[in-house]
Amino acid sequence: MKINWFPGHMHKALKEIKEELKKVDVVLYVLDARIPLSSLNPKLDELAENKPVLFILNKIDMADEERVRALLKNFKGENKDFILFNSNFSKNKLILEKIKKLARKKVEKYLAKGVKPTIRSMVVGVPNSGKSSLVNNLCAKAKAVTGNRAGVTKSGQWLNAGDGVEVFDTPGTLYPKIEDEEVAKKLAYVGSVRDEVLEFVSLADDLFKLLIEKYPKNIENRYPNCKSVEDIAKLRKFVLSGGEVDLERASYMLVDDFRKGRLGKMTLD
Ligand SMILES: Nc1nc2c(ncn2[C@@H]2O[C@H](COP(=O)(O)OP(=O)(O)O)[C@@H](O)[C@H]2O)c(=O)[nH]1
Ligand SMILES: [Mg+2]
Repeated sequence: MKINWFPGHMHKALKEIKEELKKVDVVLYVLDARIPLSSLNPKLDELAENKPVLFILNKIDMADEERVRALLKNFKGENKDFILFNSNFSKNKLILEKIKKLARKKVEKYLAKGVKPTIRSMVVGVPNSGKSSLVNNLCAKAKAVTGNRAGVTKSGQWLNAGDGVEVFDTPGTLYPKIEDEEVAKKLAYVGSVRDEVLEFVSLADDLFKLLIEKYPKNIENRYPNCKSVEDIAKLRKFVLSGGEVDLERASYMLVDDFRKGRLGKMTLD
């Protein structure tokens, strides 16, 4: 399936993010743990300009942890680190510790002068990866750091995450390499591409083939003896008024089951 999806505002958004990242000490890059490599923008290095990056492997509750760890082997180093995370449940303390470790140069410099440092960070990632959920998780009790009247919400402010760490309140949307059709499809499976531009029968057909190859047991558990989306339609007795199988309904169901994690924990690279 060809996904015709190229947001017109992408270049402008990239420029804006680059500007905003200049004010930041540590970049918090949210990756969907079900598609870690596909949700990564290959131009990150250029954007982040050698700033430390903490990769947040979000939605780990729906992902194959072992596979994620294998894929992320090289995502640890001087200037980068990663953490497996569930923005709806995990404790923000784990992230705050890693942020401070990554910003240690600044921390040490300030402490040597007897000044308590403030570490600034900003969340970026593909649509639907959980950026807003992460900001909420980090700043659960957040008040805007810069002066602001109660009840008035303005964007472009720093929120206090505690422990000397501040988070920019507006996450940045970073699109990955969507010219690559395989990448675009994986983004579509997890719901990072607008559904209006998708053709679900074809998408579900591709998803089914991939899942049966990578995670046959998960498919067998949920859809016993099914070798295609058509078999799923038959199994669930999805029939149209003329007696034909309702392939469209089965296609929506398969994609939705995958997106909601009903097929079990899986990671598609
Ligand atoms: N299961 C699960 N769902 C999550 C997690 N983080 C976010 N979500 C859900 O993913 C959807 C998109 O999250 P949102 O924060 O709006 O993503 P954004 O578009 O990147 O800002 C919402 O339905 C969230 O509840 C997570 O760690 N695990
Ligand atoms: Mg959001």
